[in-house]
Amino acid sequence: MDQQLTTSAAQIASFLKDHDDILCVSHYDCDGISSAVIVREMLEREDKQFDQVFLDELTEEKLASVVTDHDHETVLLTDFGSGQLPTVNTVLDHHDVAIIDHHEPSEDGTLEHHCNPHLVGIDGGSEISGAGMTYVVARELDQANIDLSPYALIGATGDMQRDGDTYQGLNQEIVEEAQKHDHITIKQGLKLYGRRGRNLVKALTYTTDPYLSGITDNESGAVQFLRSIGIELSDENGEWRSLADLSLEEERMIVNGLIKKGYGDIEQLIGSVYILDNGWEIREFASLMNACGRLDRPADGVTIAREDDFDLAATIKRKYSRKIGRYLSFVEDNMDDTEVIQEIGPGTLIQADDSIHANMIGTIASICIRSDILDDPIIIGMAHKGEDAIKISARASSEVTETGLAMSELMETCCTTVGGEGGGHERAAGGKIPRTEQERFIKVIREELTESLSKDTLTHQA
Ligand SMILES: [Mn+2]
Repeated sequence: MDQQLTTSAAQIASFLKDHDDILCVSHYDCDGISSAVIVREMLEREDKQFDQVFLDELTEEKLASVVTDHDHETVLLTDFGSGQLPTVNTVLDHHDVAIIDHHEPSEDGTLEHHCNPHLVGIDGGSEISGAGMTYVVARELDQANIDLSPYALIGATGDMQRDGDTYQGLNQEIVEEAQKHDHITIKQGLKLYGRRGRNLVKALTYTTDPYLSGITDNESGAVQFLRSIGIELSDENGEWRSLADLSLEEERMIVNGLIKKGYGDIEQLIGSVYILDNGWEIREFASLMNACGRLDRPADGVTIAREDDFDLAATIKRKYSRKIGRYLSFVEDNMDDTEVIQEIGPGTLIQADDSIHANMIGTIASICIRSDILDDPIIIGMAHKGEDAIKISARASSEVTETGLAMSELMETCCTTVGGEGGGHERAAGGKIPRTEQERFIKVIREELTESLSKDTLTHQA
């Protein structure tokens, strides 16, 4: 592994050895939760006193509030902080602080204990996640922490660093390390939720990625589907069968059945599955961690990971698939309401206000871009966040990014123009603007999109 990176990780490891009574603050998404699992395990193994909290974003207000609530001299931030150095330095002026992150560092401000791949010339966007960086620190702290390697990959998967079936750069090095030490097994198979422990019907109804309309969150739909393709739901003893009980041939029957019904493409459904010690597939586990965050229950994610709590996992998945179902109905029911669903250049804007939770607007936009619910190459979702802000999520298909238009730049430009902030990745980005600027933002993004590309360019591309 990169020498400069391990040196930087070793510095954080010795910082942690030298400090006790630590407040650990992590981002609430899948990557942040995975980093928190690693933090928790590594600090417990060092017999450290600590508290662990999660935030959906690192603002001055929210950071100040958690440090007031939890009185610690030392603060460890994971999966955020690098991009908010001025905030961190202002609020944590009287604390000893360490940051382990993979987001692009702020241009203004520095911090002594700062572990970030960008600082040593490694791309934190595609090669390693926040959990991955935390894992590198954990391994420097103690080689025995290699057993935490799967969480680095769960975090990377949650941050969409798994490119189809493969990882790249440092993530791939971690895959090899995890495999070598028997912490993951890689095989070919069907990629659905609930590889172990759950019956087939549940595996289908809890699958949200891809979202199987008519099957996800629809038990009778799932039963009907399985029967229609000739899959036995129970074995000769009358016990429910799970995905793990299926023969390869039966897995293929399910895949073909789903494709015939028009769900997703084959790559989404079958390929390399990375199986964890507890029998879960990495991608489904990542989607579960993501669900915990979106439901504002990140600590439950840590519990599920540490205790293999399948019942809690099932509860989260049930609640999450129901919530998605409700929000998608909102979109479908308002298709003709031009206030809610607006055409903006080659894309569609969903103005959800309070009808879709800000935590979920990105998920809904992602599902819409991958399905035919809204048949457009760009989806912009907007939802109220807190008292006076609007959360924005932008998603684009690959035909859009191939024209050179990146959602990260679109969000940055349009949000900053109206006094907000934005950024992210090529195909998935987001931002936040003041509530008062809603109309102006829509005007700005409409102009920006119409200028950048017309529907014709896209049709010709495709
Ligand atoms: Mn991350």
